[in-house]
Amino acid sequence: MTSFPAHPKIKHKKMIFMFSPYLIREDFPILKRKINGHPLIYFDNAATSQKPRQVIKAVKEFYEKHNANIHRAVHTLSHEATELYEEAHEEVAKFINARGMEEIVFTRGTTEAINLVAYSWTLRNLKTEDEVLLSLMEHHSNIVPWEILSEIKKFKVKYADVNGDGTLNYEAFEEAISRRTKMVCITHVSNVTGIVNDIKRIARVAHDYGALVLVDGAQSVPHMPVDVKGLDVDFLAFSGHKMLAPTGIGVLYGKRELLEELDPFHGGGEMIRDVSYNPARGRCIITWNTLPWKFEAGTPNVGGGVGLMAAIKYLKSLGMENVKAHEHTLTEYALKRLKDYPYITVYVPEETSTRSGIIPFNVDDFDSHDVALFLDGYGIMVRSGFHCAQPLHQRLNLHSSVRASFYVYNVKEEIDRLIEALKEIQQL
Ligand code: C6P
Repeated sequence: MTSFPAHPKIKHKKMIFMFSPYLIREDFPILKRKINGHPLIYFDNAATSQKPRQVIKAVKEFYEKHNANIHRAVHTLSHEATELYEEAHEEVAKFINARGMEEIVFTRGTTEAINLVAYSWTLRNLKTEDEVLLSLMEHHSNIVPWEILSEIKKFKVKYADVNGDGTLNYEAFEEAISRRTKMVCITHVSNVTGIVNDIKRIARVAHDYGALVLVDGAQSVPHMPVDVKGLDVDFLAFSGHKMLAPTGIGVLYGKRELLEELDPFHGGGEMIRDVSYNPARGRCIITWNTLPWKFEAGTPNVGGGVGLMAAIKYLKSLGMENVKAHEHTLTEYALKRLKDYPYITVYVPEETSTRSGIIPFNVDDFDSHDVALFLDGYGIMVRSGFHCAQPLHQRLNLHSSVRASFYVYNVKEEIDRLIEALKEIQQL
């Protein structure tokens, strides 16, 4: 098979809008590639997504026409770049229903956003008797910063258990939380199982105990509508590169009043309003810039911000409910097909209503990396290993897993190709 069938609605493109992955595929130049003689099938979307023409064009145009540093010079280019960069913040704010640009800090990605909160908030606020509550399904980005800081500040890091099927154990979570818990840090969607946590419920419980809630939205914001006000989260971290934007740009959302109180993470240019040398004290007196710039030290990734804005506009044009529904359809289809092969073990519950488009599995007698390499021979890109979530693999008694993860441009025919390839591996 060299190409996928055209969707019947293509003919009516101008007349009706219908979410069509076949049409969407046309926007992604990389999907025209062949790998090892086969059409590229990209199932590693949880690691990073591919980029549509619209995003590539926006970034190219920025560098060809508007490139300059922001908030510094009075010339035309600087003015244009500043406008675009600020507009990108506004676009993100609207996308997640934040109150405005002042609640949106651009970072390098989810990892940096979590580290920002961990360092800025912990160093100032946590004492020895305090606790931070995580879960066993966290990505290393939401474990390691807390463990590092607990060594310095001597607070306790606790982990809520997950059940054998990978879902969060809500009873264990409610047992682990107490008045000592000052922050709950939890992923919205597991990057290994695709299980969606009930963040509204978690935030309600956390707030009842007076704790703040930091949500790792790396695997949710790209795939479903996320409303920070509706969920009532205090902080939300996510990465642009997993939602069609370039690498090196990400977001920390924080409630305005909390960001106001937080100390800056990095110091440098842009994040200050005034630095004046006081000869009597022999030191500089510093006042911070307004939000969100107080947290964006140094020259920011302006081109990345422009790319993120284009990516969000693209996703909005598809409709996030449609994105979610499409991935749900693909996941149900894949799970149904995988069931027919007893030598393939899938590590997610059958019930799919609280799942996103991620499927972890193993093939009997094969190491996950060998399966991924075999699939690569057929042009199929999946991830193998423990996906930066080693404690979860430990908890599920898994050495490692193969992971197929879907996005807007994937189609059922690609899942059929995956199944065909997995049938071949069994014959080895
Ligand atoms: N997960 C994966 O293949 P960065 O690298 O900062 O953009 O995102 C880190 C991160 C944080 N939380 C979750 C839930 C994630 O899935 C990721 C990134 C990739 O699963 C790369 S390890």
